[in-house]
Amino acid sequence: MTIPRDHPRYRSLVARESLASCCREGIVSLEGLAAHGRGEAFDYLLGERTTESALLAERTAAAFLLCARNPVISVNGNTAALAAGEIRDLQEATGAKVEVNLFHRTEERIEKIRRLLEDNGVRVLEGEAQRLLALSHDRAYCLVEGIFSADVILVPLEDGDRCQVLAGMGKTVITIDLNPLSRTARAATLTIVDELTRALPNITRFSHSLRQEESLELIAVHDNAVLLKEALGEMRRRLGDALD
Ligand code: PTJ
Repeated sequence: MTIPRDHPRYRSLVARESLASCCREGIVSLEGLAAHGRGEAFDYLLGERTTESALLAERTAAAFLLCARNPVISVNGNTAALAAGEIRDLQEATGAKVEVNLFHRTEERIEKIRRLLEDNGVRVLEGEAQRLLALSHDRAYCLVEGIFSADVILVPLEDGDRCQVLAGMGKTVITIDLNPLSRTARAATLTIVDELTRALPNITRFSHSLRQEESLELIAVHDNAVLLKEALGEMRRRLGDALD
């Protein structure tokens, strides 16, 4: 289907089309389509734009990644379908490793996602995944030299259980999640309440410009509870305006 460029919902329709076609190819799970719909609903409440507090979270994410010893970006089906090029740019800017890690894990899906990422210039970590995290589902599988030994890990569109386990292992967990009420948003060290394809280029841009002292300062003062409150406040303000 050709989506007309002048359609008022062009960006949203292109994202849906890309997810639907990646779902047909077996890259995105059916559950991933449902997860995207939930994200869209929260994005409506945000006004489909990056708020001031999200921008601060994105700067802070860049700071954490730049100061990390072993930063890792964990990529699932939705992230690969929506933002393979943006992941490549962030990897180039920060030197982070990229590991494919799935909730609905099959070797076939992992292979397809790896191929999509590599076709877009991402260097994907290789190796034999092992059951290393204290989780009863397949997100327990990860690579020793990747997620398991990472000190800072970016997990966009994450599920709450793994986020809690990773944080419990003492890792800095950064997530991108449009739902500020989700368990992931609450368990992460830093939550970016913004849409994935808006958030990633901002983190990349900040990664190119932040200096060491600024990064250390951002890390020292960051407060996830305040960022979440501001995101919810923004949604409440917009709802209030609509009701007036
Ligand atoms: O590819 P897999 O098998 O690893 O599965 C991936 C999904 C996304 C299905 C899996 O991780 C999952 O079930 O995630 P959840 O628990 O539904 O959480 C996804 C969160 O991401 C939800 O809170 C959504 O609101 C949010 N979200 C969805 N799309 C976007 C988003 N946040 C930012 N940008 C988006 N485009």
